[in-house]
Amino acid sequence: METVQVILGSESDLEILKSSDLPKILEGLEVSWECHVISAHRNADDLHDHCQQAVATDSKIFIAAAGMAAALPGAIAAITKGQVPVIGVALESSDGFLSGMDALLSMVRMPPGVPVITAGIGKPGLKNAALIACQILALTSPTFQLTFQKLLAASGKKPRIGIKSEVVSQKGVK
Ligand code: AIR
Repeated sequence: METVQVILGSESDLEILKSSDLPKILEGLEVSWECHVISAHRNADDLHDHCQQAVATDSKIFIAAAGMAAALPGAIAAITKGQVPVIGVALESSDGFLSGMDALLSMVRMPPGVPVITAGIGKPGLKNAALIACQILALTSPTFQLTFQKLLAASGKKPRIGIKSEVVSQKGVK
């Protein structure tokens, strides 16, 4: 199975990654993943080389987490030319200003044609980014799909029967 690339904008983002559910989820499901610290603003050339190499080998999903003016997910989407999904997570900066809204807005308004999946802010965003990566992996691997379904069932996330959506659509027909 391919490797999930997790890229952080700074070493100062490592602590929140470690204390989030992301490592637990990926490791619990035996997903191959690696984490690199490469700033879109401070290490633009390294980011370019790393992403091109990663896509050319075995990385087909990127999770990019950064704070402040978080160009990272957008830069990765640009470098990889839309070939692979890029999941962005906005982090709160250590100075506390703007509570992660700065990073969120930096990644949520990508220009049309350069998509980034914005998973949210902080730890919940990192957890959801890991789950989205697993959903994508499950699309192409029936074996992994089974393992992933077991994890969802164990965590109580059983699929809901669509009674509510039926009612909504009946109302809509009137
Ligand atoms: N950052 C680093 N390069 C570009 C950006 N947006 C982000 C990091 C971190 C914040 O800036 O992701 O959340 C502060 O980085 P540092 O290295 O000064 O602690």
